[in-house]
Amino acid sequence: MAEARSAEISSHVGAGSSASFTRQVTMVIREFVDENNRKALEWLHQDYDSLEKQLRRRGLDIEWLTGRAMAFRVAVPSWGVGTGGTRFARFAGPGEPRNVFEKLDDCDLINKMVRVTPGISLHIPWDEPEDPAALKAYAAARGLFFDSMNSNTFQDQPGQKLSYKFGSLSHTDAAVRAQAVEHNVHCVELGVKLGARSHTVWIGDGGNFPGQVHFRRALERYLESLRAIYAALPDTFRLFIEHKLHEPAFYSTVLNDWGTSYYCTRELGAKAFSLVDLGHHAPNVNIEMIVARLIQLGKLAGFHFNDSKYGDDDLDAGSIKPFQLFLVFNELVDAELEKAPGFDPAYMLDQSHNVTDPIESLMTSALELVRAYVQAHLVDRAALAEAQERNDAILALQKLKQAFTADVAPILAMARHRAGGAIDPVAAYRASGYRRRKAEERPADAQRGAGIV
Ligand code: RM4
Ligand code: MN
Ligand code: MN
Repeated sequence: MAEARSAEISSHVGAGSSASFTRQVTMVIREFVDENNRKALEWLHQDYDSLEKQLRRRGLDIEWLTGRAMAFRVAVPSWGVGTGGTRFARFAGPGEPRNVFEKLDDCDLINKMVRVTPGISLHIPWDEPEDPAALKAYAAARGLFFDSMNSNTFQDQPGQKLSYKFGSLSHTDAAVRAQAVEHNVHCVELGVKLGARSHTVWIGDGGNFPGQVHFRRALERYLESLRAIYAALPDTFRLFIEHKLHEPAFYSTVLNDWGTSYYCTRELGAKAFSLVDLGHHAPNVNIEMIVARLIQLGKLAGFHFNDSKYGDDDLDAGSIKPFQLFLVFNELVDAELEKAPGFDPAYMLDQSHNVTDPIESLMTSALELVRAYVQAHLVDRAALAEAQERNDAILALQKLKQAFTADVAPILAMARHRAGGAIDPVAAYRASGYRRRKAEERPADAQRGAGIV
């Protein structure tokens, strides 16, 4: 039924791949997943059984943990399926998606392999659809949906009346601010048509030199613009604002840190929340503590997950600082298990894949998040609380390390297998030849920019 629907839709929108091709791709993926799983299944059962015994000794039920792994969800960024670049260059990869429908095809493949990524974040105008209803139906036919919308006032678009060179929502010129507000309102309206649930605003506004921007006036103007966007939100929609310490402005940014972000969301109202992008903080900042603060204050929007060594590097989640990722999830799971009031974070990836196949990076990153999520469930919270009460620092750390060092791979693989995904997603993907076929179907176009560049 879903396939018939997807066939009908893909011929309706004329999105490049013919109906039979779409069906064929789905079947080929299925076959490769099955074949990959058949080979790995026996060992997986052995590993799973032995982990089951180990965890039972620690009073943990492996089936509960596998259920948690299956319940986890993280949205994939539409801009992440194209190859990213730096401010120096972009080295395109083969078979990059050429339009939003092809981006959805790649997101579909990712979700079929890992089974935790049915949500998609869209970036407007990079993914502006001509026919929102057709795009929504195209996604739904593949079991996908739109999670958060993202506006873009950090670039000028062809034909745009006023420039964002010196800012957007906080610009000194009211006409530029109005243009930026209008774009955001358009994103919200589009989001409503697409069935999205939130709108995320990140601005590039700020200054490169001392004296360039009047700090207090700029924040006031930003807030005034946000109020206009907030007023356009339907009741069911949430507004996420994303702070960032630096870049593209190198001396000061208008929404620079979580405290300022929290203040703004408080000023705006109950539908406004602060989004944490893991790459948007000063080096060595205790991000897990910021997360705990925002949870406590009832203003945590959710995340843009990625990893970094120096700044907003947008590297794959869990690739550089896995312990930090675990500690972030430790706070999240703690709040989830405690049923902290209003706790409903949106998990999203926001990465730039410059040297890897974006599909492989997104699959692996999603899995790293499930890993941290499951590991955080292993923490013996009663023992940790007791150690904290007694000021037993070593024991408290041990409780966290015990969870972090546990190899939960069999749980993650079993969860994927049970949900119909691949036991080894990267191997199944490579064996499927998907990228090779896409390279033939989507010939390179020198003009094309895929996302951040
Ligand atoms: C920014 C920020 C935004 C993302 C852009 C592409 O640094 O993280 O979330 O939309 O990059
Ligand atoms: Mn981000
Ligand atoms: Mn960023």
